Amino acid sequence: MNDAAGKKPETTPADTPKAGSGGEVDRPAQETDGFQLVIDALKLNGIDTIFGLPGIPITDLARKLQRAGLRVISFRHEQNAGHAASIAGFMTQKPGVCLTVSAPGFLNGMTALANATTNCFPMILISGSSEREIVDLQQGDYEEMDQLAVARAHAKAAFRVLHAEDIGVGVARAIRAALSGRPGGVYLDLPAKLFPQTIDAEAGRNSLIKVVDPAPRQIPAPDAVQRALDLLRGAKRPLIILGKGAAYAQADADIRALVERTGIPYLPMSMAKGLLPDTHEQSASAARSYVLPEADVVMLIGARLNWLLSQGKGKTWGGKSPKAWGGQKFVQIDISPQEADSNVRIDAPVVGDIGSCVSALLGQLGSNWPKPPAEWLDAIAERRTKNVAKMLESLAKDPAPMNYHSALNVVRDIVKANPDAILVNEGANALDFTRSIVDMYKPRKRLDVGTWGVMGIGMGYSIAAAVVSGGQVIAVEGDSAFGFSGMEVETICRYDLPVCVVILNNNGVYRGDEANPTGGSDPSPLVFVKGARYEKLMEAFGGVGVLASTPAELRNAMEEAIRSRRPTLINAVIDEKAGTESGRIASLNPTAKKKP
Ligand code: OXT
Ligand code: ADP
Ligand code: MG
Repeated sequence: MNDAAGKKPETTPADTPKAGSGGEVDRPAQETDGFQLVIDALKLNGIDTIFGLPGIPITDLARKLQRAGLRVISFRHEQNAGHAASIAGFMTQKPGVCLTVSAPGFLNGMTALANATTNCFPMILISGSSEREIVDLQQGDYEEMDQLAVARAHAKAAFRVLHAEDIGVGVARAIRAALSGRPGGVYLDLPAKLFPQTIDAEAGRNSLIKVVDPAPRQIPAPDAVQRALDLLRGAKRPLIILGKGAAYAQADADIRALVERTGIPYLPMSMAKGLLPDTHEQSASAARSYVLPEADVVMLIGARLNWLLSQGKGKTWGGKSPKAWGGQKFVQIDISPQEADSNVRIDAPVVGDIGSCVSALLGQLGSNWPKPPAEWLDAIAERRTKNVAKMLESLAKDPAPMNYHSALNVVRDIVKANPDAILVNEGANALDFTRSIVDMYKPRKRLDVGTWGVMGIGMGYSIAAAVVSGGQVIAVEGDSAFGFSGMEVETICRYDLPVCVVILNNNGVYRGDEANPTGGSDPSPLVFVKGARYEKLMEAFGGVGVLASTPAELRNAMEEAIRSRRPTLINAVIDEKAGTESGRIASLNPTAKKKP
């Protein structure tokens, strides 16, 4: 494949400086080109940051985007850039944009695009691509691949733009598809030949579209709202489950008002933690395994009855067998009408955007909503008190070497003292223990592996969180999880981001003590180099690296990282026998080794 100019790679006629639009493009003043139209279309729609990795055929696009005033965050691997874009979309309700080269770069970005779609995050993956004529005849172009066909299977939508005059429409369609209805990942294919195409400047300007109302409100039907309220009012043991859709919706005050005015206990899914502070007296987090089977009416707000909620049935819900219905009635608030009944019967679907739905519920609630029966609230309080006491007992211990509890007790205190910090979290035990031990106090401050349980989001999410918020990020990482995106510590240092990475290092996947059963010299597939010095990776790029073997060392290092805002990596050494296989989801892995 030729680069954008269609001749020699990396330079194009459109690259030679000229007066006019930024003084860098050699084309008559009355003309514009594909590069400029892409930039103008993105800017017109408020896109101010691009996450990506340059190379043929988008090197010049990346340069020109920066020259045009957009922030271009350049990564070491496209998957991390893609994850960054997707979480920026979740945090801002604007599609996060990732820019990649063709075939391999595109495929590297695809994991993130598919993950964005699965998690309902708005994202646009823009990839340069090879010449259609050569690709379609399979004649062996540079990085040849039918990217559009590949993307279609895993994206919410996929578009290709062949003519400069269609760039405005292509970008507009991508934005609308990413944001409207259930958000998701969109692929935009921009062949190399598009960029140097020139058209009349005025025609170009007129071809651009500023998308009006890209995520239109969807007002729920009043009778659907009434049906839901009637069901809830009659409940003896009601429960609200808040999911990451509720966090995404940014209807924080109304959601809190709904929970508090109804007095119904609520359970936050992992990325909905902090929507109300985890210390809220109505939180049922610490009584999860009690409330799910005992509840009689459950209202889901932006949460799907997928594997994380045992598909709404089975033993988790009090069903008599693994697939049996537990008898609960469900209200489901979701923007996707097709979500209802996907696993169990939804008795009261409320279809609309969460902001509009919750406000409609509040509007029709009336002033004398009956609080849930005291027996229900008391029973939950009793379980919660017991579990919290049990947790505090574990947190108070100070074993040597550290275990997850003693290390995370420090993180818990640090997050409490810095409630605006964003917590990124991945791993298995490192994920599960952090979720239950570290309380969150504000909405959208916890970002994790989400619907797919995917490893590798760590540094991409951290970079985006720091870039988007301008604030402190704390990434709690399993040592295996960190390895998927670890090279991005260079990116963190390069952009001097206030990211404090804490690796809970137990020398392996789940545990570090497994041996090769044959007695051979190869290690077990689950273990890593013992005593690895991950902190030196951060030092290699000018950041701060700390080896922490005790809670006091970990605390000092985290406090200093937050005080200095310097890129910091703390290698927190954990007992290699502390974890369990698959963490809290061992039931999904029937052959998992039991904790000895
Ligand atoms: O009610 P009970 O008694 O049950 O108690 C619950 C709560 O009531 C209580 N609790 C509390 N008590 C007191 N106080 C408070 N505040 C409190 N809050 C809660 O605690 C318990 C637990 O509560 P929780 O967490 O709410 O409930 P539970 O039952 O766990 O919830 C169920 C789930 C399903 C919702 C929850 O478990 C969940 O969200 N799980 C997500 C799991 C997940 O996604 N895991 C990641 C994937 S695992 C695996 O796939 C890994 N891989 C393979 C791989 C992947 N994933 N991706 C790719 C690209 N390649 C490969 C790999 C390689 S993990 C992994 C690496 C692992 O190694 P690492 O080194 O990184 O990590 P380590 O394990 O640390 O070594
Ligand atoms: P969790 O993993 O936290 O349970 P899920 O990702 O399973 O959350 O569910 C999120 C749900 O929220 C999806 O079904 C999605 O359609 C829905 N959703 C996302 N944004 C909105 C919104 N603005 N309004 C209504 N529903 C939304
Ligand atoms: Mg580990």
